[in-house]
Amino acid sequence: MNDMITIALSKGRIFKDTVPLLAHAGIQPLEDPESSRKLILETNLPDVRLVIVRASDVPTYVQYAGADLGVAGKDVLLEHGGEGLYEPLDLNIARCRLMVAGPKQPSETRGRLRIATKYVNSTRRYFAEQGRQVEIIKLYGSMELAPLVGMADRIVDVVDTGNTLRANGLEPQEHIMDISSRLIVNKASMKMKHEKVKRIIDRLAEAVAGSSGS
Ligand code: PRT
Ligand code: MG
Repeated sequence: MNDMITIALSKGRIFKDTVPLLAHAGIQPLEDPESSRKLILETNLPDVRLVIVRASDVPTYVQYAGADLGVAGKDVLLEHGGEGLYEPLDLNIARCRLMVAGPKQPSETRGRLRIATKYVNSTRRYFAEQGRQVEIIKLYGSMELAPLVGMADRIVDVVDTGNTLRANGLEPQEHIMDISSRLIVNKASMKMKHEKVKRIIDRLAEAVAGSSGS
């Protein structure tokens, strides 16, 4: 089915915040990924389907045409690098801040500061721009633990309420950047399925403009 449009989303906050925007484009999922175990969700439109993937895999699915469109956090896009993708629209959803965080009472550090993070690229760029020498330790989750067990001095993670940091005796210390989720589009799909893709982008743009105004 050459004219099928596939949209990649992750479960949780991105799915929840994207559904109302999709509704404005006339797209309604027929199932809820939180209760269904299906990875491919049909919609009310016979030529539009959703695929449910890990948040950090969304850019990869879109890059390699496993999906024509997707929704991904800017944090994830900066780590992916953006090859093969267009990023036509800031959806202004799933907003948070990329931050350096650390213990309220930092312990003495000898030598280079150690930073635990899953955001290796953004972390390297941030400290390099400031001419600060750091050692980066790559983790895949629960970064908050690393300073507590003495494995790292600081972490770089996305922060929303800050409750997770506080619950682990950490505090936000440096603001790296504001993060929101973006619509991404496979470059070939933008050409080959232009009419359908363009229509979805336009309707989502209207939905975003509408929701920020109210
Ligand atoms: O869970 P998985 O490993 O599959 O991937 P993921 O954690 O990246 O996915 P998901 O769905 O949690 O996040 C998707 C996107 O939402 C991220 O890429 C961010 O762009 C965005 N986003 C917005 C957030 C948050 N807010 C957020 N609070 N992503 C993660 N968090 C984490 C935060 O790091 C902390 O651990 O949620 C926890 C609660 O945050 P606080 O500050 O409110 O306590
Ligand atoms: Mg998560």
